[in-house]
Amino acid sequence: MSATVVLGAQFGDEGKGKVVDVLLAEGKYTLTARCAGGHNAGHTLVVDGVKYDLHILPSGIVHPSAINLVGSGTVVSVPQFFKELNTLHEKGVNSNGRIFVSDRAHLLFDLHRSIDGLEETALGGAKIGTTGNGIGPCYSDKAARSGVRIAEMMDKSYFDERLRRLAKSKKGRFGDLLNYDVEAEIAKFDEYRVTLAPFVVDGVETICKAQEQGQHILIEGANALMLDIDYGTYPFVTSSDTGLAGVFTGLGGLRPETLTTRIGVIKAYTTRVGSGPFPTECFDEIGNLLQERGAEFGTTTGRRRRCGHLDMVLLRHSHRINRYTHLNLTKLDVLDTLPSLRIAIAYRSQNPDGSVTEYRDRFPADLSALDQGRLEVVYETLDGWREDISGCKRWEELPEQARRYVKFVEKDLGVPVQWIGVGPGRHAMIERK
Ligand code: 2SA
Ligand code: GDP
Ligand code: MG
Repeated sequence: MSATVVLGAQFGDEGKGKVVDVLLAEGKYTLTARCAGGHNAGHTLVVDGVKYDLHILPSGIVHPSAINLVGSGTVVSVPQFFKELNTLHEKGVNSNGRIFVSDRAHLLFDLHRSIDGLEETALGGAKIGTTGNGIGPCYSDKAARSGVRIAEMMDKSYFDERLRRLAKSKKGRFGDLLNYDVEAEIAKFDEYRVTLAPFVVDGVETICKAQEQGQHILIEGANALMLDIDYGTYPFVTSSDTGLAGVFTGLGGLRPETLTTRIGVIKAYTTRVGSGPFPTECFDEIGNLLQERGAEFGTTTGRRRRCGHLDMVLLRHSHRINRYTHLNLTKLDVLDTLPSLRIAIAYRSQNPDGSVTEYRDRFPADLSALDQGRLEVVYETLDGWREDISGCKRWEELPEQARRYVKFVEKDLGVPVQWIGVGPGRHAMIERK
């Protein structure tokens, strides 16, 4: 019995869905679980030329034998849950008896989506750049103890009263700006109460039973460490625990000693969607090249992702929090045409008194240290390989310069790079034995 977690090491979209899919193909894991986040996450898989975009459903759903759990720490939009299942059915995926949702997960209402929009508008130029899906407002209600969980949805009179009370308090706060019809949402839940019931389980029991039976569990992280509510670039973060801690808050029942494999997924460069600091961001032709060659558009919103160089300062911070045991370096093929490659190894930030603070292992909590006028990023430059590596199947087939780039990351973090992504498809992944 063991558990493995796949965690995003940067700002998200590192390619977590793909490594989950590759691991499931090994046949060892029988249960795949999502622990945190909601349908803000977007995981793209390309299997036999067919593209699957998943948001709230675990990527294991695409694998015919995997059982899937949407865990207790997630926030669930019921219409989105069914929408994704329907899209999968249209693509020929049979999910019968393979997808479950924890009764402790919180319900994400249309109300939350409306409030997400209002809060972003109110922030104006300081907006977070959320996905607009209501994730923050839903987690806020959870923390304020006014949210509604899936378990509570099953008792109509209790549910209706809770939702009406929630809507009333929001109306009090936002007044006429809030365009929300609580009775219409209640009517939709009269239907969901019936249609969702077969999918609802006690998430704690599901995890405990699976481990008692000796099953191996694969946990799929959503978003990434730099978007973590505590350790990311707050306030430009999402509202959940996206790091290792989120596995335990979001999947209660999991035996901590079994979580021995913690895979950090690192994109070979850096991307970010939404606002917030990005020390190695490229505003020049390299940024455009990464964006175009990497097809860097949001899976959920279609937004253009900001692109920049690989950043070891950020990754060292990420490793300090998540303590990766293995790494998956993805999208190495996107760098194929670049003559040289820059990797950030330190930041130097000028303080108001004129002194300079150097950051190497430590990532500043005070984001003003990263302001463009104050920050100097120290880079190391490596040679590019300038050849197409998308057909490489083995480590030895990679050009020497590409291997040097991989080894640089490995040595810096002291963690082996076990998998290297050289293309979007399931088979475009080199595994080092
Ligand atoms: P939210 O909606 O409250 O979670 O937004 C808060 C911040 O978190 C960022 N965020 C993401 N960043 C990268 N990828 C995400 N998923 C989608 C994808 C994004 C998309 O896979 O491409 O389609 O745009 C994701 N979800 C949240 C968000 O940009 C805010 O900075
Ligand atoms: P996730 O949120 O971490 O699961 O990542 P996303 O699915 O949002 O974004 C990663 C994108 O990169 C997807 O479109 C993948 O199909 C694609 N991808 C994953 N690995 C590789 C790779 O090694 N090379 C290339 N070129 N694309 C990849
Ligand atoms: Mg994504």
